[in-house]
Amino acid sequence: EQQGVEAPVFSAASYACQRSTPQPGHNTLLTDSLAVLAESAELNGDEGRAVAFRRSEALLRSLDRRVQGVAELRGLPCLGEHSRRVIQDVLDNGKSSEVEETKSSSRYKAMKVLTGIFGVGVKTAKRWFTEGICSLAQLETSGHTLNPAQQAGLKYYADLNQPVTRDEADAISVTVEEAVCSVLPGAQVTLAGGFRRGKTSGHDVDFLITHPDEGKEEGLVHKVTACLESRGVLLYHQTTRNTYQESPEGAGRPRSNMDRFERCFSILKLVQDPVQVEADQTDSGCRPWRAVRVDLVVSPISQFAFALLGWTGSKLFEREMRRWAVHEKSMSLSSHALYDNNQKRYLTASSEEEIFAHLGLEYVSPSGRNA
Ligand code: 8DG
Ligand code: MN
Ligand code: MN
Repeated sequence: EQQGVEAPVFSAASYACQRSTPQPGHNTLLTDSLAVLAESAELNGDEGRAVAFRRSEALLRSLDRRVQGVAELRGLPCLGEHSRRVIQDVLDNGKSSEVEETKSSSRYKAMKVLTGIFGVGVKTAKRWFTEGICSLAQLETSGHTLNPAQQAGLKYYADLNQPVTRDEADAISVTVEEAVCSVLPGAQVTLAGGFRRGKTSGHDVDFLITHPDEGKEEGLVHKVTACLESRGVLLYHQTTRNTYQESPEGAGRPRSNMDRFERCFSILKLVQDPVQVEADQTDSGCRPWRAVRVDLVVSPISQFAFALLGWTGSKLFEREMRRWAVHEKSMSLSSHALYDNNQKRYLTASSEEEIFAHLGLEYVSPSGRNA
């Protein structure tokens, strides 16, 4: 065994939900590199490869100190051959040639621009790229008919691609809380998503809404959007009603990780602080507001703990929790419920802590869920 100058070997559990993963972690050079490869795989529609890179990225982010050499990673789970090669390259050369090539490829650049449009997914972007569309200008002159979401996405492209700051998220919270409480007194609004995990910026602001009297929350999304509209701050919205009652997941496992809550994907107008506007005037033109993506989700109180856990993320953390549930506990976890396949019954919970306990997992606080 080599001893002495070498740092000790790391150890880590294999599921991300068994670990605490902070943001940004101590190995950003490595995790940023792996994130590019994960993103590139996502943009290629290669889910398996994307998840493998995301798992490697999350594992490295969970380490409590900087990695000095690959020898310290011996025996760690989640790191495949490909990831280890990339890590080696970054440790030796300060960067990975594969990552550099990926970032400069016309396909990656075009797919990032096109999927950066709200309402445009990988499939659509791929089709456009195949037709030679690589930029917003080319898309605009292509004659393609865009759906309402994509039209809004194009219209507010610059704003929506500028990260939302924590201060902006707080300002949006005030607007949303005012609207919610004016249409349903006693309703509770909880900030979810990346901001709940302590991230300092995000691509949108996620809110989970409930009411202590079950049933009172029904139809709330429509009332809230009507209120926001009357106040002139609703730039775009697409509402989906709750479909959980009609076909509950039952004994089977959820068909997809899309849940069935009443929800609204929206774009809100955030009126900015006059001082801030002065400072930003050069890049944001002269308008005293900016567009911000906001997700509103309404949950009945009886499902709230599951909804909160599901909408706090990260996406990988959620995915890992569901994988743990199925493979290690024979349970099915969704944003609505937890079903025990052995006992053939639902396990109720009124807090996230109880859900972790049902799953035999140590509790991980939101700030540790940045997998
Ligand atoms: P970001 O916005 O700062 O980029 O990060 P985020 O807050 O972690 O990502 P998000 O895309 O806003 O998603 C927040 C959580 O919401 C994520 O863990 C997954 C969860 N979620 C569901 N259902 C759905 C769904 O149908 N669509 C999306 N986009 N997210 C969903 O539980
Ligand atoms: Mn979010
Ligand atoms: Mn969201």
